[in-house]
Amino acid sequence: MADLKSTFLNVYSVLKKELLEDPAFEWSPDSRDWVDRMLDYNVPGGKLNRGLSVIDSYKYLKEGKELTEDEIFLTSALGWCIEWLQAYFLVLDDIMDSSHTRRGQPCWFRLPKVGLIATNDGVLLRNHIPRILKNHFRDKAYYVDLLDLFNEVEFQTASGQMIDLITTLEGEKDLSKYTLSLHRRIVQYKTAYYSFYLPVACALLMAGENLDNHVDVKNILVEMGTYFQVQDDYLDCFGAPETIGKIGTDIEDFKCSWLVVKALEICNEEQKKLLHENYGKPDPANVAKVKALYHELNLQV
Ligand code: DMA
Ligand code: MG
Ligand code: MG
Ligand code: MG
Repeated sequence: MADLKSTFLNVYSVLKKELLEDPAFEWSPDSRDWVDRMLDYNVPGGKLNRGLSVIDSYKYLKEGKELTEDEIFLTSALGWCIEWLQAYFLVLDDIMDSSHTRRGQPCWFRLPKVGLIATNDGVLLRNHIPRILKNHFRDKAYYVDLLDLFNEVEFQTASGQMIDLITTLEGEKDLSKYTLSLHRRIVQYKTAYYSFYLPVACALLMAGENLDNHVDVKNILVEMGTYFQVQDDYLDCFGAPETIGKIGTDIEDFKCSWLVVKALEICNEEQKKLLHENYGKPDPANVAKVKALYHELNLQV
């Protein structure tokens, strides 16, 4: 495992080097340094579960047969495309969620020299994906399917982010619309497809499979992704920032989190009133009242 991770990280260095020498742009030392730093800050610092699971999934599809050097490189490159996609979404997500930290460091846009340049960095991260795919998969029979897959999943994720955000719009603050079915819809789109379906779908394409024949696989992975985001919602409130690498903002942001949905489901009228009065406010005193209510309702395991 440690070995697989170091091989995987070596592939990151190769891909980064190619991007920093992309012949389509006239690089200056400043621009190269910026992208170099931006990539190192935002791409490789997470758990890498999504990226590594492309390699693992492909191994299962090969029924445990040793992968060739070439297969290891290509599965790793696809894994990194997912990590790039994730970096792109997270850089923008942290701006939209007014977050403070990510992976144990300030969010990229919080760095004084970065600010809203981070939005263009998000666009750049997104643009790197088709460039990596072109560099390494152009001659493959599944190249078009790969491009199509990344486009489809990006659309699903951006649509999920859209409904995650518009449900919180000021002036429409109405907790009664926060139901388990709305929550499921949001998390299926914003998290499950890119985090759980995409790695396996990449491996399936590399193994020569047609994704239309694997709808059951997709359905199971979407269920797993939904469960994963419920955990993310739980940890936003109850996780230690030192452990999860980020400070929660869901209560302040009036998010349709699994916790508030559950709280609304089991609370009495008085508790509901307290939620309405305190949810979605930036003041730490309001946030503390919501957290106290979650404790009272035994939502902490
Ligand atoms: C994030 O949901 C989803 C995407 C597509 C980045 P979130 O805002 O709950 O994530 P986090 O808790 O990591 O900010
Ligand atoms: Mg967020
Ligand atoms: Mg978000
Ligand atoms: Mg979250």
